[in-house]
Amino acid sequence: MDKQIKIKLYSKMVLIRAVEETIAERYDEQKMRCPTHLSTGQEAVSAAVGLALQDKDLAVSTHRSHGHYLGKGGDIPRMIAEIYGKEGGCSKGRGGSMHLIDLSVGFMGSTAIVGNSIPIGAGLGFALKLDNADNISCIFIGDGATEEGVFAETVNFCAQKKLPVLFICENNFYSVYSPLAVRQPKNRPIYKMVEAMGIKSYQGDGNDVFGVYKNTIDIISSIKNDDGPRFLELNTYRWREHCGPNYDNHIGYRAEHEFLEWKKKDPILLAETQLLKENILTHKMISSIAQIVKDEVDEAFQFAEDSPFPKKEDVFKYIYAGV
Ligand SMILES: Cc1ncc(C[n+]2csc(CCOP(=O)(O)OP(=O)(O)O)c2C)c(N)n1
Ligand SMILES: [Mg+2]
Repeated sequence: MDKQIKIKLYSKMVLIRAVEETIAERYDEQKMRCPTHLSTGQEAVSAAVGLALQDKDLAVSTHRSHGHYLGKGGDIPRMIAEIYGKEGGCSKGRGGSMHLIDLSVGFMGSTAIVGNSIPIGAGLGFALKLDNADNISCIFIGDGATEEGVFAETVNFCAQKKLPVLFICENNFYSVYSPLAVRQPKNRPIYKMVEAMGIKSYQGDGNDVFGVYKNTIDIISSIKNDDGPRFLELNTYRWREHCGPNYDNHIGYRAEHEFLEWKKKDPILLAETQLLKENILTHKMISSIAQIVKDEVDEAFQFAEDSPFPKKEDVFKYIYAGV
């Protein structure tokens, strides 16, 4: 894999981590008044899939969408302003963290209702197919969304119509406080279920950014060869609480040792170790990437602070299109 690509993947993960950790740090200031679902620990999927997709490819996402939005090339200041509820936000401050949209980079929207964006992503794929377009629609979901009825309906529709749709399922093994083991049958991996429904499916290590990138590139090229939809399940782990800035291992739904095991597989640390070993990165380069990212994040928060709130009389202005 090209060195530049490896550095880009690493830098994007560092950026996503810095953005979300800064949200966590500053959340108590009470200036971000919407719920936020952080993806700390899961950055490899966003960075890798985001880079594998082209600008003209489309994507939809979920309540945990910051990484997906940034990976797809979404604007950092406009995302932070959105979380601040400001007019300068990517959804003009009307949506908040769970409703990010940036049509200019093909990020068609994220929604808070679990499974809600799945048929929208399929509809986008259907439109692309009807237009004979050369791009694809990517649907980011969590493991929990595969339990929604609309998931089965949409998988069936995509398979039947051979739509250019890529399902990326971030399996972080939890839906809020419920582990996968109490929600789905034993020994029936999600990707196997989807395979049985008629879509070629794969499973991979969601913390290995280089592996995810390579697999996604290959899978996208087979979709583009008109070979129909694909499903990729990527195992990963969310570090912080389901919703909010804190750690919550003490409340009892998951064990501290499980979290610590996953922390050892920190996708950023894994990539950094590999790139240092391969002499692609030096410690000096790592520090300068961290500094560049910090400056970008600081600027984004400043932009959000400086941006005005929407005017009262404009509350219903964008009610239909959201843009
Ligand atoms: C239809 C619906 N049911 C329940 C909820 C409450 N809820 C919000 S996020 C979530 C968990 C979703 O889990 P998963 O899809 O695995 O995503 P993760 O949070 O792990 O990223 C639930 C149940 C909701 N928003 N929508
Ligand atoms: Mg989950």
